[in-house]
Amino acid sequence: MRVFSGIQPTGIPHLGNYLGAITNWVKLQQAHECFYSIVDLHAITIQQDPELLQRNTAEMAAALIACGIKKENLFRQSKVSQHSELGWILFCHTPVSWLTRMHQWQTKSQKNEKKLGLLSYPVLQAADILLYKANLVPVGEDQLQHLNLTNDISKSFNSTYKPVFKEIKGLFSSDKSKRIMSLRNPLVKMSKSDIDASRINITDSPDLIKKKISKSVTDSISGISYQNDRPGITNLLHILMSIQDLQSEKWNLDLPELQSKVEQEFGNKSTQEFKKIVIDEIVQHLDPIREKFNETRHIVDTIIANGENRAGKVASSTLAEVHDALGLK
Ligand code: AQP
Repeated sequence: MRVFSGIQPTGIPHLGNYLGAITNWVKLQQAHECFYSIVDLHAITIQQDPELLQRNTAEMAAALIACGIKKENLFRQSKVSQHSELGWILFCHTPVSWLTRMHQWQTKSQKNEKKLGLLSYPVLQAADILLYKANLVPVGEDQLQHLNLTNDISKSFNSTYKPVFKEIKGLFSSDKSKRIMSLRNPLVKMSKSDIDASRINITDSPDLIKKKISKSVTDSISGISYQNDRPGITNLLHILMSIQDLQSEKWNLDLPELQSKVEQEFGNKSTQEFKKIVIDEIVQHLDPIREKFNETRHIVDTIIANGENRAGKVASSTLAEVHDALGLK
């Protein structure tokens, strides 16, 4: 199977990116042909400082490699020009009304200037995926609407011209990790564009992790339990369980069993004691990733060039089929 996914170089990946998407990217490499893109053209839908964008891109590559992504599977979107070319072709094909109903447009256009790039970026995202004729797209739950849009665009293109594109399927992490929430407001997702205290970056130092988790918003109910009406505690439990499940699947249980296991292990702990357990688990898990990141961060430009050649070959073959279908011969 072919796998495609992308991440914006808008900062170091956080635990949401890591548990919601990157850990699946790593696993899929064992049995599938994978293409993972640092989607720098998506990042510029919000104005970026050029020097910072360059640094964030290099750091994103180093962070992904530190998490276990093979360097040959990695490439920068802007270095494979077929993404923009297919993007334009699909822009010509996509009704504006399909884009104005996207939740991300509705949220982001309230906080940013309403530019064409911001409105149309799910179409570029469709081009990213369709260029590789990917079958599987491992993403967090926030991307579901964009994946459905990709299928709508590809079906409409195939029926208007020729059947060039394949149907794609989203691959989501477990219910616990598909949507990791902000540490400052557990009702909104953890995001790179939110304040630093709201997220754990995968390269945060042990001290910083301790500070952020200790100050995370929870509630005043005593003891620890797994309940819908405790979003802050539930989010910390999700982080803890998702990390532990990477080794043992010990939390892969039905809801009633999960609730009773949480009760058994943490029921009589205070919030402070529980947060200490969460801190220790995160620190232990992220330690080797931070070390590898520090070793790799200065040499990434040269090591992802191969990935760009590999991606370019597949992308140009699909684009040739698209040109053929359109009569652009
Ligand atoms: N909180 C999350 N929980 C689970 N998965 C998540 N993803 C993002 N946030 C969470 C998934 O990570 C992949 C990369 O997404 P991205 O580059 O769009 O990351 P982001 O953190 O959402 O980025 P920004 O810059 O903060 O953008 P905004 O603020 O617009 O969301 C995707 O698979 C995503 O689903």
